[in-house]
Amino acid sequence: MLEKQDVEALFDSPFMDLMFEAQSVHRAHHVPGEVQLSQLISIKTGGCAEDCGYCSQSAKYAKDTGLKATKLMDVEDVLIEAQRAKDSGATRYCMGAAWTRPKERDMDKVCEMIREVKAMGLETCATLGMLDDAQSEALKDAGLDYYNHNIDTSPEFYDQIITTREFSERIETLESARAAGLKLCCGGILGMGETRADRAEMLRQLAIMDPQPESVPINQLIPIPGTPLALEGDIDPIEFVRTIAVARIIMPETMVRLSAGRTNMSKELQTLCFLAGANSIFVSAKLLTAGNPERDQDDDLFEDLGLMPMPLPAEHVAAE
Ligand code: SAM
Ligand code: DTB
Ligand code: SF4
Repeated sequence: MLEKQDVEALFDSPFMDLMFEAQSVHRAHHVPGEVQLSQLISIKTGGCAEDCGYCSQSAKYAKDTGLKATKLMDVEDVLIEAQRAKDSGATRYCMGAAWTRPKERDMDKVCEMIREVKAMGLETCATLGMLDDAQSEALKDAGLDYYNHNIDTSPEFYDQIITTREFSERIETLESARAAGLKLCCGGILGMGETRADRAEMLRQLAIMDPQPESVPINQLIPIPGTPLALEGDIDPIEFVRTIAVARIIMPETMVRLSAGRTNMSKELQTLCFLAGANSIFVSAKLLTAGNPERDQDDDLFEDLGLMPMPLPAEHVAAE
Protein backbone atom coordinates (compact mmCIF):
# COMPACT_ATOMS: atom_id res chain seq x y z
CA MET A 1 0.00 0.00 0.00
CA LEU A 2 1.27 3.44 -0.92
CA GLU A 3 1.73 5.33 2.35
CA LYS A 4 1.53 9.06 2.92
CA GLN A 5 5.19 9.23 3.94
CA ASP A 6 6.28 7.52 0.68
CA VAL A 7 4.61 10.23 -1.39
CA GLU A 8 5.92 12.99 0.85
CA ALA A 9 9.44 11.55 0.56
CA LEU A 10 9.20 11.83 -3.22
CA PHE A 11 8.13 15.46 -2.92
CA ASP A 12 11.06 16.11 -0.56
CA SER A 13 13.70 14.47 -2.77
CA PRO A 14 16.29 16.59 -4.60
CA PHE A 15 14.71 18.08 -7.72
CA MET A 16 17.27 16.54 -10.11
CA ASP A 17 16.68 13.05 -8.70
CA LEU A 18 12.92 13.49 -8.83
CA MET A 19 13.05 14.61 -12.46
CA PHE A 20 15.35 11.74 -13.43
CA GLU A 21 13.02 9.20 -11.86
CA ALA A 22 9.95 10.79 -13.47
CA GLN A 23 11.65 10.74 -16.88
CA SER A 24 12.69 7.12 -16.43
CA VAL A 25 9.14 6.07 -15.53
CA HIS A 26 7.72 8.13 -18.37
CA ARG A 27 10.01 6.55 -20.96
CA ALA A 28 9.30 3.05 -19.69
CA HIS A 29 5.53 3.48 -20.08
CA HIS A 30 4.90 6.06 -22.82
CA VAL A 31 6.25 7.20 -26.16
CA PRO A 32 8.44 10.16 -25.20
CA GLY A 33 7.50 13.35 -27.03
CA GLU A 34 3.89 12.33 -27.66
CA VAL A 35 1.29 14.59 -26.07
CA GLN A 36 -2.43 13.80 -26.12
CA LEU A 37 -4.68 16.72 -27.18
CA SER A 38 -8.10 17.15 -25.54
CA GLN A 39 -10.58 19.91 -26.22
CA LEU A 40 -13.29 21.22 -23.91
CA ILE A 41 -16.74 22.61 -24.51
CA SER A 42 -19.09 24.03 -21.92
CA ILE A 43 -22.43 22.53 -22.94
CA LYS A 44 -24.20 24.24 -20.03
CA THR A 45 -22.55 27.23 -18.37
CA GLY A 46 -23.08 28.81 -14.95
CA GLY A 47 -25.96 28.82 -12.49
CA CYS A 48 -24.50 25.89 -10.54
CA ALA A 49 -25.91 25.22 -7.05
CA GLU A 50 -22.52 24.07 -5.67
CA ASP A 51 -20.16 26.55 -3.98
CA CYS A 52 -16.67 25.45 -5.17
CA GLY A 53 -14.50 28.38 -4.10
CA TYR A 54 -12.45 28.43 -7.31
CA CYS A 55 -15.31 28.27 -9.80
CA SER A 56 -16.70 31.00 -12.04
CA GLN A 57 -19.86 28.96 -12.56
CA SER A 58 -21.31 28.82 -9.04
CA ALA A 59 -24.60 30.73 -8.82
CA LYS A 60 -23.48 31.87 -5.38
CA TYR A 61 -20.79 34.16 -6.82
CA ALA A 62 -22.65 35.17 -10.00
CA LYS A 63 -23.38 38.71 -8.86
CA ASP A 64 -19.63 39.23 -8.31
CA THR A 65 -18.29 37.28 -11.29
CA GLY A 66 -20.93 38.63 -13.70
CA LEU A 67 -21.06 35.24 -15.44
CA LYS A 68 -24.35 34.68 -17.29
CA ALA A 69 -25.92 31.23 -17.04
CA THR A 70 -26.93 29.49 -20.26
CA LYS A 71 -29.26 26.61 -21.14
CA LEU A 72 -28.03 23.21 -22.29
CA MET A 73 -26.67 23.61 -25.84
CA ASP A 74 -28.38 22.07 -28.85
CA VAL A 75 -26.82 18.87 -30.14
CA GLU A 76 -26.14 20.30 -33.63
CA ASP A 77 -24.12 23.22 -32.21
CA VAL A 78 -21.99 20.87 -30.12
CA LEU A 79 -21.32 18.73 -33.19
CA ILE A 80 -20.14 21.72 -35.24
CA GLU A 81 -17.60 22.54 -32.52
CA ALA A 82 -16.58 18.90 -32.14
CA GLN A 83 -15.85 18.67 -35.84
CA ARG A 84 -13.68 21.80 -35.60
CA ALA A 85 -11.81 20.24 -32.68
CA LYS A 86 -11.24 17.06 -34.65
CA ASP A 87 -10.06 19.01 -37.71
CA SER A 88 -7.50 20.83 -35.58
CA GLY A 89 -6.05 17.57 -34.23
CA ALA A 90 -7.79 16.99 -30.89
CA THR A 91 -8.47 13.31 -30.23
CA ARG A 92 -10.68 13.65 -27.16
CA TYR A 93 -13.72 15.88 -26.81
CA CYS A 94 -14.75 16.80 -23.26
CA MET A 95 -18.27 18.05 -22.65
CA GLY A 96 -18.74 19.93 -19.37
CA ALA A 97 -21.93 21.05 -17.64
CA ALA A 98 -22.25 23.21 -14.51
CA TRP A 99 -24.57 20.87 -12.67
CA THR A 100 -24.63 19.31 -9.23
CA ARG A 101 -25.97 16.26 -11.07
CA PRO A 102 -27.70 15.80 -14.44
CA LYS A 103 -31.50 16.03 -14.38
CA GLU A 104 -33.37 13.15 -16.00
CA ARG A 105 -34.82 15.47 -18.65
CA ASP A 106 -31.28 16.43 -19.78
CA MET A 107 -29.90 12.91 -20.04
CA ASP A 108 -31.33 12.07 -23.48
CA LYS A 109 -29.81 15.18 -25.05
CA VAL A 110 -26.41 14.60 -23.44
CA CYS A 111 -26.45 10.94 -24.53
CA GLU A 112 -27.27 12.03 -28.07
CA MET A 113 -24.27 14.41 -28.05
CA ILE A 114 -22.02 11.61 -26.83
CA ARG A 115 -23.33 9.16 -29.46
CA GLU A 116 -22.72 11.63 -32.29
CA VAL A 117 -19.31 12.85 -31.10
CA LYS A 118 -18.19 9.24 -30.74
CA ALA A 119 -19.44 8.51 -34.27
CA MET A 120 -17.11 11.26 -35.54
CA GLY A 121 -14.18 9.17 -34.39
CA LEU A 122 -13.30 11.20 -31.30
CA GLU A 123 -12.80 9.85 -27.80
CA THR A 124 -15.61 11.17 -25.61
CA CYS A 125 -15.38 12.62 -22.11
CA ALA A 126 -18.10 14.24 -20.00
CA THR A 127 -18.12 16.11 -16.71
CA LEU A 128 -21.66 16.59 -15.44
CA GLY A 129 -21.35 16.45 -11.65
CA MET A 130 -22.57 13.54 -9.53
CA LEU A 131 -24.04 10.44 -11.16
CA ASP A 132 -26.23 7.62 -9.95
CA ASP A 133 -25.66 4.11 -11.29
CA ALA A 134 -28.43 4.31 -13.90
CA GLN A 135 -26.95 7.54 -15.28
CA SER A 136 -23.44 6.07 -15.39
CA GLU A 137 -24.80 3.12 -17.35
CA ALA A 138 -26.79 5.33 -19.73
CA LEU A 139 -23.65 7.36 -20.49
CA LYS A 140 -21.64 4.20 -21.06
CA ASP A 141 -24.34 2.83 -23.39
CA ALA A 142 -24.27 6.09 -25.36
CA GLY A 143 -20.56 5.54 -26.05
CA LEU A 144 -18.90 7.60 -23.34
CA ASP A 145 -15.22 6.70 -22.93
CA TYR A 146 -14.19 8.88 -19.94
CA TYR A 147 -15.95 10.48 -17.00
CA ASN A 148 -14.21 13.52 -15.51
CA HIS A 149 -14.87 14.09 -11.83
CA ASN A 150 -12.04 15.70 -9.89
CA ILE A 151 -11.23 15.18 -6.22
CA ASP A 152 -9.64 18.65 -6.46
CA THR A 153 -7.57 18.50 -3.25
CA SER A 154 -6.88 16.38 -0.16
CA PRO A 155 -9.79 15.12 1.96
CA GLU A 156 -8.43 17.25 4.83
CA PHE A 157 -8.48 20.53 2.86
CA TYR A 158 -11.69 19.80 0.95
CA ASP A 159 -14.12 21.61 3.27
CA GLN A 160 -12.08 24.81 3.04
CA ILE A 161 -12.87 24.91 -0.69
CA ILE A 162 -16.34 23.36 -1.03
CA THR A 163 -19.08 23.17 1.59
CA THR A 164 -22.04 21.92 -0.47
CA ARG A 165 -20.75 18.35 -0.73
CA GLU A 166 -18.34 15.94 0.90
CA PHE A 167 -15.14 14.45 -0.47
CA SER A 168 -16.72 11.00 -0.02
CA GLU A 169 -19.51 11.92 -2.46
CA ARG A 170 -16.88 12.48 -5.15
CA ILE A 171 -15.55 8.99 -4.51
CA GLU A 172 -19.08 7.52 -4.75
CA THR A 173 -19.61 9.00 -8.22
CA LEU A 174 -16.17 7.82 -9.34
CA GLU A 175 -17.04 4.30 -8.15
CA SER A 176 -20.36 4.43 -9.98
CA ALA A 177 -18.68 5.54 -13.23
CA ARG A 178 -16.05 2.82 -12.86
CA ALA A 179 -18.66 0.14 -12.15
CA ALA A 180 -20.44 1.08 -15.40
CA GLY A 181 -17.20 0.47 -17.30
CA LEU A 182 -16.21 4.10 -17.86
CA LYS A 183 -12.58 5.20 -17.79
CA LEU A 184 -11.81 7.84 -15.19
CA CYS A 185 -10.40 11.30 -15.64
CA CYS A 186 -9.78 12.54 -12.12
CA GLY A 187 -7.37 15.11 -10.77
CA GLY A 188 -7.23 18.39 -8.94
CA ILE A 189 -6.15 21.98 -8.59
CA LEU A 190 -2.89 23.40 -7.24
CA GLY A 191 -2.49 26.91 -5.84
CA MET A 192 -5.63 27.10 -3.69
CA GLY A 193 -3.65 27.70 -0.48
CA GLU A 194 -3.10 23.99 0.20
CA THR A 195 0.09 22.65 1.77
CA ARG A 196 2.59 20.22 0.24
CA ALA A 197 1.07 17.56 2.51
CA ASP A 198 -2.32 18.25 0.88
CA ARG A 199 -0.82 17.93 -2.59
CA ALA A 200 0.86 14.67 -1.62
CA GLU A 201 -2.35 13.29 -0.12
CA MET A 202 -4.39 14.32 -3.16
CA LEU A 203 -2.02 12.36 -5.41
CA ARG A 204 -2.00 9.42 -3.02
CA GLN A 205 -5.81 9.32 -3.07
CA LEU A 206 -5.67 9.11 -6.88
CA ALA A 207 -2.88 6.54 -6.92
CA ILE A 208 -4.62 4.14 -4.51
CA MET A 209 -7.70 3.91 -6.73
CA ASP A 210 -7.81 0.46 -8.25
CA PRO A 211 -7.45 0.69 -11.16
CA GLN A 212 -5.77 4.10 -11.19
CA PRO A 213 -7.50 6.83 -13.22
CA GLU A 214 -6.53 6.64 -16.88
CA SER A 215 -6.29 10.46 -16.97
CA VAL A 216 -5.19 12.82 -14.22
CA PRO A 217 -5.67 16.52 -14.93
CA ILE A 218 -3.44 18.77 -12.86
CA ASN A 219 -4.90 22.28 -12.93
CA GLN A 220 -3.19 25.42 -11.73
CA LEU A 221 -5.83 27.62 -10.13
CA ILE A 222 -7.01 30.32 -12.52
CA PRO A 223 -7.97 33.02 -10.02
CA ILE A 224 -11.42 34.27 -11.07
CA PRO A 225 -12.38 37.76 -9.84
CA GLY A 226 -15.53 37.53 -7.72
CA THR A 227 -14.82 34.01 -6.38
CA PRO A 228 -13.51 33.35 -2.84
CA LEU A 229 -10.15 32.21 -4.30
CA ALA A 230 -9.70 35.31 -6.47
CA LEU A 231 -6.49 36.22 -4.63
CA GLU A 232 -4.93 32.74 -4.57
CA GLY A 233 -3.12 30.93 -7.38
CA ASP A 234 0.53 31.81 -6.95
CA ILE A 235 1.99 28.36 -6.35
CA ASP A 236 5.77 28.16 -6.68
CA PRO A 237 6.50 26.94 -10.22
CA ILE A 238 9.05 24.34 -9.13
CA GLU A 239 6.53 22.96 -6.63
CA PHE A 240 4.06 22.68 -9.51
CA VAL A 241 6.61 20.70 -11.56
CA ARG A 242 7.37 18.48 -8.55
CA THR A 243 3.67 17.64 -8.28
CA ILE A 244 3.57 16.58 -11.94
CA ALA A 245 6.71 14.46 -11.45
CA VAL A 246 5.29 12.71 -8.37
CA ALA A 247 2.02 12.04 -10.23
CA ARG A 248 4.00 10.47 -13.09
CA ILE A 249 6.05 8.28 -10.75
CA ILE A 250 3.18 6.92 -8.66
CA MET A 251 0.77 6.56 -11.63
CA PRO A 252 3.07 5.26 -14.39
CA GLU A 253 0.43 4.32 -16.99
CA THR A 254 -1.78 7.37 -16.50
CA MET A 255 -2.03 10.30 -18.88
CA VAL A 256 -1.03 13.26 -16.72
CA ARG A 257 -2.64 16.37 -18.16
CA LEU A 258 -1.11 19.81 -17.76
CA SER A 259 -4.56 21.39 -17.57
CA ALA A 260 -5.97 24.80 -16.60
CA GLY A 261 -3.62 27.70 -15.98
CA ARG A 262 -1.23 27.44 -18.92
CA THR A 263 -1.89 31.06 -19.94
CA ASN A 264 -0.11 32.06 -16.72
CA MET A 265 2.84 29.72 -17.37
CA SER A 266 6.01 30.51 -19.27
CA LYS A 267 7.21 28.33 -22.11
CA GLU A 268 10.02 27.19 -19.81
CA LEU A 269 7.64 26.12 -17.05
CA GLN A 270 5.46 24.15 -19.47
CA THR A 271 8.61 22.51 -20.84
CA LEU A 272 9.62 21.42 -17.33
CA CYS A 273 6.13 19.97 -16.87
CA PHE A 274 6.54 17.87 -20.04
CA LEU A 275 10.00 16.80 -18.81
CA ALA A 276 8.40 15.79 -15.51
CA GLY A 277 6.06 13.46 -17.37
CA ALA A 278 2.99 15.48 -18.37
CA ASN A 279 1.73 14.01 -21.65
CA SER A 280 -1.62 15.62 -22.28
CA ILE A 281 -3.00 19.16 -22.60
CA PHE A 282 -6.21 21.01 -23.38
CA VAL A 283 -6.01 22.82 -26.71
CA SER A 284 -7.94 25.82 -28.07
CA ALA A 285 -8.18 29.35 -26.68
CA LYS A 286 -11.03 28.59 -24.25
CA LEU A 287 -11.37 26.04 -21.48
CA LEU A 288 -14.92 26.15 -20.05
CA THR A 289 -15.21 29.85 -19.21
CA ALA A 290 -11.55 30.86 -18.85
CA GLY A 291 -8.77 31.34 -21.38
CA ASN A 292 -6.14 28.92 -22.64
CA PRO A 293 -3.18 29.52 -25.00
CA GLU A 294 -4.04 30.18 -28.65
CA ARG A 295 -3.57 27.15 -30.86
CA ASP A 296 -0.69 28.68 -32.86
CA GLN A 297 1.21 29.31 -29.60
CA ASP A 298 0.89 25.61 -28.76
CA ASP A 299 1.91 24.65 -32.29
CA ASP A 300 5.06 26.78 -31.88
CA LEU A 301 5.80 25.17 -28.51
CA PHE A 302 5.40 21.68 -30.00
CA GLU A 303 7.65 22.64 -32.91
CA ASP A 304 10.34 24.08 -30.60
CA LEU A 305 10.35 20.99 -28.38
CA GLY A 306 9.83 18.39 -31.11
CA LEU A 307 6.61 17.23 -29.46
CA MET A 308 4.05 15.29 -31.50
CA PRO A 309 0.28 15.05 -31.00
CA MET A 310 -0.54 11.58 -29.71
CA PRO A 311 -2.55 9.50 -32.19
CA LEU A 312 -5.88 7.96 -31.18
CA PRO A 313 -5.42 4.66 -29.32
CA ALA A 314 -5.55 1.67 -31.69
CA GLU A 315 -8.71 0.20 -30.13
CA HIS A 316 -10.55 3.47 -30.77
CA VAL A 317 -9.51 3.58 -34.43
CA ALA A 318 -10.62 -0.04 -34.85
CA ALA A 319 -14.03 0.80 -33.35
CA GLU A 320 -14.71 3.59 -35.86
N1 SAM B 1 -19.59 20.59 -12.40
C1 SAM B 1 -18.75 19.50 -12.68
C2 SAM B 1 -17.89 19.12 -11.52
O1 SAM B 1 -17.68 19.91 -10.61
O2 SAM B 1 -17.39 18.01 -11.52
C3 SAM B 1 -17.88 19.70 -13.90
C4 SAM B 1 -17.25 21.00 -14.24
S1 SAM B 1 -15.98 21.61 -13.17
C5 SAM B 1 -15.79 23.20 -13.83
C6 SAM B 1 -14.53 20.67 -13.60
C7 SAM B 1 -13.24 20.96 -12.89
O3 SAM B 1 -12.63 22.13 -13.42
C8 SAM B 1 -13.27 21.22 -11.41
O4 SAM B 1 -13.36 20.05 -10.67
C9 SAM B 1 -11.93 21.90 -11.19
O5 SAM B 1 -10.92 20.94 -10.92
C10 SAM B 1 -11.65 22.58 -12.53
N2 SAM B 1 -11.72 24.05 -12.38
C11 SAM B 1 -12.85 24.79 -12.29
N3 SAM B 1 -12.56 26.10 -12.14
C12 SAM B 1 -11.22 26.20 -12.13
C13 SAM B 1 -10.30 27.29 -11.99
N4 SAM B 1 -10.73 28.54 -11.80
N5 SAM B 1 -8.98 27.04 -12.04
C14 SAM B 1 -8.54 25.77 -12.22
N6 SAM B 1 -9.35 24.70 -12.34
C15 SAM B 1 -10.67 24.89 -12.30
C1 DTB C 1 -10.25 19.65 -15.49
O1 DTB C 1 -9.60 19.09 -14.59
N1 DTB C 1 -10.02 20.86 -15.96
C2 DTB C 1 -10.99 21.23 -16.95
C3 DTB C 1 -11.81 19.94 -17.10
N2 DTB C 1 -11.28 19.10 -16.09
C4 DTB C 1 -13.27 19.96 -17.08
C5 DTB C 1 -11.75 22.45 -16.61
C6 DTB C 1 -10.86 23.63 -16.31
C7 DTB C 1 -11.75 24.80 -16.05
C8 DTB C 1 -10.98 26.07 -15.92
C9 DTB C 1 -11.83 27.21 -15.55
C10 DTB C 1 -12.85 27.60 -16.56
O2 DTB C 1 -12.67 27.49 -17.78
O3 DTB C 1 -13.90 28.10 -16.11
FE1 SF4 D 1 -20.50 23.66 -10.09
FE2 SF4 D 1 -18.51 22.11 -11.02
FE3 SF4 D 1 -18.18 24.77 -10.71
FE4 SF4 D 1 -18.36 23.24 -8.56
S1 SF4 D 1 -16.74 23.13 -10.14
S2 SF4 D 1 -19.43 25.22 -8.88
S3 SF4 D 1 -19.83 21.71 -9.22
S4 SF4 D 1 -19.56 23.77 -12.12
